This record gives sequence, structure tokens and C-alpha cells, in this order.
Amino acid sequence: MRLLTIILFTGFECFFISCRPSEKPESGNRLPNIVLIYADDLGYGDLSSYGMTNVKTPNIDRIANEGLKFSNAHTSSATCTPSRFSMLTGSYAWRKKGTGVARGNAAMIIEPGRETIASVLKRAGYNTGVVGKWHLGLGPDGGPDWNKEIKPGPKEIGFDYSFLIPATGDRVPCVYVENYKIVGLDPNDPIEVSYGKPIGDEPTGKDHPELLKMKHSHGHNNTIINGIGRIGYMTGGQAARWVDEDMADVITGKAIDFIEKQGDDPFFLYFSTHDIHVPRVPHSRFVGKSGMGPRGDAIVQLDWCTGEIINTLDKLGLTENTLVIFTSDNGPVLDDGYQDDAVIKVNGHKPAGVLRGGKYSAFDAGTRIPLIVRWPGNVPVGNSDALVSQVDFLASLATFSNQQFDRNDAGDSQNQLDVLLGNNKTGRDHVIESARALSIIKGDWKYIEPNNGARYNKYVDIELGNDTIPQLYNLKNDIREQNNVAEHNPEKTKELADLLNQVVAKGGRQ
Ligand code: NG6
Ligand code: CA
Repeated sequence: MRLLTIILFTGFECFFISCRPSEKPESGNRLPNIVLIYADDLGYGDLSSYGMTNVKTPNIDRIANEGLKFSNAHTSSATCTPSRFSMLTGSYAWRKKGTGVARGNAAMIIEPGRETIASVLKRAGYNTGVVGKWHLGLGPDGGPDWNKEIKPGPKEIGFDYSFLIPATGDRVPCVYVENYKIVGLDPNDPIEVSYGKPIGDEPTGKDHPELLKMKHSHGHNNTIINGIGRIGYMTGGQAARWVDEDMADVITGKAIDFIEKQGDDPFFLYFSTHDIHVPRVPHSRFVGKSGMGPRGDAIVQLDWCTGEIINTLDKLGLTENTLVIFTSDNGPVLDDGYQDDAVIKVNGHKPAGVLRGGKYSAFDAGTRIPLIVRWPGNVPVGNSDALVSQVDFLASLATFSNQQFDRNDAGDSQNQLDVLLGNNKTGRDHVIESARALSIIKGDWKYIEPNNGARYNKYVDIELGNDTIPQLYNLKNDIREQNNVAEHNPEKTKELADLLNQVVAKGGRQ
């Protein structure tokens, strides 16, 4: 089997070499499709294939059982916007101002024309689509006029099709944007959005908590939409507002439509789920299924969404010819601003598995995430402990599709295709992760740069990993980052600090 895989893969590569770079392959030599499933806030321990025992995730586990499961994979940031920026552009978000968690009315953060995974794959002849959570801003400087054409957007960075939750489920505007337009917007009921002064006369969670079906615990007390207080104020657009309970069905349906509409060209689908971000309001058929409250039920729903995509590939006979990548944007959090029982019903479950910290944290639970790659017959079944970063998806998929890419734009992205396809078990020399502080992992060691951020966030109950002194952990002996051994290992500390500074110096930091 392994030999067959090597022969097949070598044959595949030979075909690529015979192609000129940046040239659309001739028909008949169809490149494999690529489906990238990006979960939100899903922790290292939140899948049964990654050790969760409270709830089963059979569909995601199926991908793991038929593919390669990584134990040492990293997103480049402990929050959403910067992770997505880095993954799509191949450039660390901390190099560019304005890439922190974006407001719902933020302007487009990735500059139009900038190299992205989508622009690279489009050049290779792929039909490219993004469905689900965006959270990378839309529209010109100053943000979009929601009632007109909402552009620039995904199209300007290489996506032929988009169906978006513009920011997050907990941020206004609570509407879907398909290509350049809000879906179902009545021109007589225009939308206005504000992240400053309250607008409109609709009740807020702050003033009318009695109207809430899910109460906030911190933040999330502005305009009430569908019985849930949001971040930000909105008015108008009544007919276009989403129903949170239907969101997984709606976006999964759009993702399936995209796959089903494909013709002879290969396709790239970036399916960015809302689950398991707050507000966790799964469809009634998933309510109570996990015994862990809405957070666990959202995991069950996420697994269902994934199953629908995988089953669609089966149904269309595309499974063998599709590279599926499943991963998450940052680590887990229980109470992220709503009283949804995530804490009291956790029932012994460890969302981050063995790791310390969580979402927002420089400790590894913030950024070490599940990663599964499946391409039957080409990617070996099993596990890999290679050091991997999502920032390398761009260069790796460029190699996969025989494309050159703009290295000025995507300067942090390395071709790690061999690692992602299981032909190399070593991976990167080092990875950089970012929270408030930058960290670097090299071999067994992790260094967190000193900084004066808070050590603990009491609202989310997460240790943030900040300290004013340098931190050095030996992840091999101490994966929970309990013992800071920097003082006893000054040479190793200096080596990693110097290496981190070199990477920073290479492309700047803002
Ligand atoms: C925080 C929100 C949190 C979540 C996060 C972004 C509050 C109090 N907290 O500011 O609920 O929305 O931003 O999450 O407002 S992310 O996964 O999209 O990065
Ligand atoms: Ca997230």
C-alpha cells in the first residue's frame, strides 16, 4: 500500500513537473479538489479522535481514520481574525496593523489583489469558494455600506463565490452576505450598524435582560437579535436577519450546493463553520445530545456539518479525488460571554486535552489545534507528530497545484506539502505562535517572550501565559508548561529568543 502510494504520488508529481508553472493544466489531468474545513474555537481535546470521551464525533473521526492526524499542529494565533489572516495569506498577522479581532463593520483587512490560498488556486484553474464565518472585514476604508454592493470582499482576493457570516455569530450585522449582497434585504428596510453610539430603537440586552433567551455573562449586551444580545448595534434589515438555530443548516447547505454545482474544473472550498463559537445555539435536533449543554451540542452539530460535506463527496464520487483538511482557528473557551452552561455542564471534559491555557493564551492550548488531512490512496492513514503551522498552507497548496506565488506577500509560508501529505514526519524547524506575546517552538522547546500583559482573564477563566520574565518550557517533559526553566537554561533561552527576533526582523512587526 505504502509502495503504491509512493508510485502514485511520484506519478502525480511528474505530471506537475511537465507543466509550466502558473499554467492551467490541460483538461483530462484534473487536479484534486481541496476542501478546507475550518472549525471555530475547537480545542485540542474537543474531538473523540483527539481523546474526548464525553461525546463522539464520528464524522470527523472518520476523516481521521481514513487520513493523517497531526498531534503537533499550530494555528498562528490564539484568536480568529489573525489566525485566518495568516492562514489565507501565508504571512503572520502580527506583521500588519489592524489584524486583531475585527469588529463587525471593519473594512476588508486583506488588501485586494494580495496573494492568498484562493488566488493561487484560482490561477491553477480551481473554482474557489468560501462559505461560513469570514471575520476579515468587508468593504472599503471606513467599512461597508451594507445596503449597497459590499466590496471589496473575498472576490478581490481570489474567491469566485462567497456566502458569509460577515464577522462572528455574536457580532452585528446578523445577516448573510452572498457575493456582494446581503441575502434577503428589503430595500425599504435598510440596515445600519454601529460599534459606537447605540442606534435604532430596538431593545438592548443591557436594558432589557428579560427579553433574552440566552443571557450574557460579559459583553454581548447591545442590540438583541433573535433573543440574543450581540456585540454592536444594528437596526433595519428585519427580513434578512439570520436565525441562529438554522445557521449550521444554511451554511452547510450552501457548501453542498457549491460542491454540487462544480463541473469539470477542480474546486477549492473553504468551509468555515460557525460552530463552536458563541452564541452556541444549535438546531433543536442537536439540543441535549451531548449532555454537556450547548457547547457540547455545538460539537455534535459541527460533526454533523462535516459529515454532510464528506457524504456529499461520497455521493458525487469525489472522495478519492479530494484533499480534505480539517482544523480549527484557535483553542477552546468555555464561558466566552454567554451564560450557556458550558462551565457547569463540562462534566469532566478537557477541551484543551493535556494542554495549559485556552483561547487568547500564549500557552499551547491557545494555538495547538486538531489537524486532519485525508486524501485516500495518497495520504497514508495514521498519525504524525511533525511540527506544522497553518501559515504553510499557502505555499504547500501552491506546490500541490504547481503554482508560483508572490513571496513578498506570503513571506512566512513554507512549502510543507510533504509533511501535510505524510511523506515527511519532521516538519518545520520552528513555529511562531501569537497571543499578546509571541512564542516560538523548536524541537522540544518553547519560548514565550516577556511582556506585561495580564496573566489571567477572569471572565473567560483562562491563564493567558503572559509574564514579564522570559519563559522556557520543555514540551517533551512538560507539555502542560508547568515549569519555567528559562533561568536554568540561559543558552537555550537565548537561542530561541534570537531565532524569534530574526523571524520578526525578517518582515517587521507592527
Ligand atoms: C471577544 C468576545 C468573544 C469573542 C471574541 C472573538 C467579548 C466580551 N468577548 O472580544 O465573545 O467574540 O472576541 O472570538 O465581547 S474569535 O474566535 O472570533 O476570535
Ligand atoms: Ca475563533
